[in-house]
Amino acid sequence: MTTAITDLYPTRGATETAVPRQDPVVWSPPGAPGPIAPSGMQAYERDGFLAIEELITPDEVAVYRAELERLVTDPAVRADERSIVEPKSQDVRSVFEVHRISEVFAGLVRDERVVGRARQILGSDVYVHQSRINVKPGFGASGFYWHSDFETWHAEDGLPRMRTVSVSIALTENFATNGGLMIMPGSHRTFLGCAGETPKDNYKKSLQMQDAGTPSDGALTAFADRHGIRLFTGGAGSATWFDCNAMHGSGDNITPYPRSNVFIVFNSVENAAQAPFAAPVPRPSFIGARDFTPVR
Ligand code: 6CS
Ligand code: FE
Repeated sequence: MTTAITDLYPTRGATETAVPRQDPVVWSPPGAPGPIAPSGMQAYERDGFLAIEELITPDEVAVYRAELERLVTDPAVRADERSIVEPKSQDVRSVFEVHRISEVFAGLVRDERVVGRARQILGSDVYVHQSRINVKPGFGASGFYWHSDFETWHAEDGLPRMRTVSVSIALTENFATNGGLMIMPGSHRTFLGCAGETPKDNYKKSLQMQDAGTPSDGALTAFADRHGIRLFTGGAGSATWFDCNAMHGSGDNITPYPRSNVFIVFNSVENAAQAPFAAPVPRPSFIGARDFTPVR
């Protein structure tokens, strides 16, 4: 007899719904050892994010910038399905699974300053659910509309619980003007189930412009009124850690200054992907990993 998997976070039905989060934000006990100080853990738990002024040094940024440039200019990478291009300019916008195709980025994932923080927040061994480099060139690169990552990772990749954390590491300066990450502080405590079924092969469109899993104007207005909006700026090497259910987005970049980052999603090995909760089939493994080997 198969046990029905309870769906704590229903989404992509006929109507939009809001339910309280039913998972901890920080999964390790207070005072658990790791790179984040207790005050940082409290801030992360309260806000759903934690900004680090310098996670990696300027010399290290130069190494990762060079690797990003190598990848996005490699015709073989550009032709690979892991690369997503800008709809208008056809510039490379993102390359997925960089922790597998690049030894340099694989090293970043294993760095204790990175994986150590993820283990401390998630309270367990972790694996990489997704990694990507986002180039966001200047002169018109498009942003990402408001969304909760967990809503997609639950609906389309089958992550059952909110035990997942992302880190966005800036590889170029994030100014107030070049399409930086915006997060609504505290929004991670409410799960917004979105209206509208997941179209077949949704990822082919959603990674350029998300449609399914997009909150309504009314819901976003209520969230923004309640939580406010925080824009993250910082130098190259700065980083923002944020909870999988934080409502976030980023604007277009019409300045001449690219906003490039490396984005790594750590999931607890106790929260491994199951069957999608609201999609006919799982997304490809380069977007939602099916290998749950812990990062060592
Ligand atoms: O669908 C996803 O998994 C990706 N899309 C966005 C806009 N953020 C999270 C993730 O990289
Ligand atoms: Fe996102």
